[in-house]
Amino acid sequence: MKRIPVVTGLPAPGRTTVMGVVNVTPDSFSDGGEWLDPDDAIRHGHELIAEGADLIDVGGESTRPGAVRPSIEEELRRVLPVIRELTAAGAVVSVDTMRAVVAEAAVAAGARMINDVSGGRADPAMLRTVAGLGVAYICMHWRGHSEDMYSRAVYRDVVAEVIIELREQLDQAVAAGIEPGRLIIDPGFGFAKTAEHNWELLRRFDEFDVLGLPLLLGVSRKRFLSRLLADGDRLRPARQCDDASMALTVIAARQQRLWGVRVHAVRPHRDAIEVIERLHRIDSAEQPATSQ
Ligand code: PMM
Repeated sequence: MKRIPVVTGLPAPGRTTVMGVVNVTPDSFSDGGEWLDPDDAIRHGHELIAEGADLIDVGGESTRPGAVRPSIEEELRRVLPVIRELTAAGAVVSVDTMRAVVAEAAVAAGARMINDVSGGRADPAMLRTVAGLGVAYICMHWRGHSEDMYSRAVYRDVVAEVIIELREQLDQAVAAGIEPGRLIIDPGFGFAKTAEHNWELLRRFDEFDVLGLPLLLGVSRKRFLSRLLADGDRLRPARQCDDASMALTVIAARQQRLWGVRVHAVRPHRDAIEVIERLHRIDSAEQPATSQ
């Protein structure tokens, strides 16, 4: 029977967790500019909760290839009001940041998880800070900032190398004092990966079970889907890739260690997960009592 991983300090809905994305940025690939005004971002966060999000991931820095990093002050200005409002309304919020000072301020504002796409590699103070904050931590595979990440997309065996590098990042996280029960891993689709690398990671996603930690799937509205669904040279717009991303959610949600999905279109992903979990209940009901 599939057991849904539980992460210390986060809700355990008894099925795959749905993380709704609120990018308070002018230039994210998926939804850049739509929620740059904090009031719009807060409203969008409420909409995602109403659609069934278990957690809202608030980010103030775009990781789009070639994106210019905002100043720390600008990043704080973008995310803090949104985190404050959503947590005050009872939402569980994570902050998508690579900066320790932003992580600290976000937790003071109510965030319960740090989603660090650099997995501790962008800011030397991040892992110790997260350990001190005692919150959940998403450790994503990362090789460098977006301005030159594609030059780093060189692998002999992408799955094996991402696992080895993630293991190093995880060892550092635990050495810094983060409790293993608060860790979630993410292969980092699109980050220093070509489309081919992303497909290979998806095809062999279950190999990440070897790390023994809950897994997050972050493929929603990513460029490799826009490319797959392109009409000749015209990429499919990111917002029209939700069905494709749902197909990947459906496949991954059958995986033992899948903890959650990070998505922009919450309702369809949540609905798909409900269907899968319902089928799992039938599967497990059919198991003989002795086979547990
Ligand atoms: N992708 C983006 C931003 N943050 N966080 C995690 N953990 N995993 C991801 O794959 C990830 C992320 C970039 O995509 P967006 O523009 O849709 O936010």
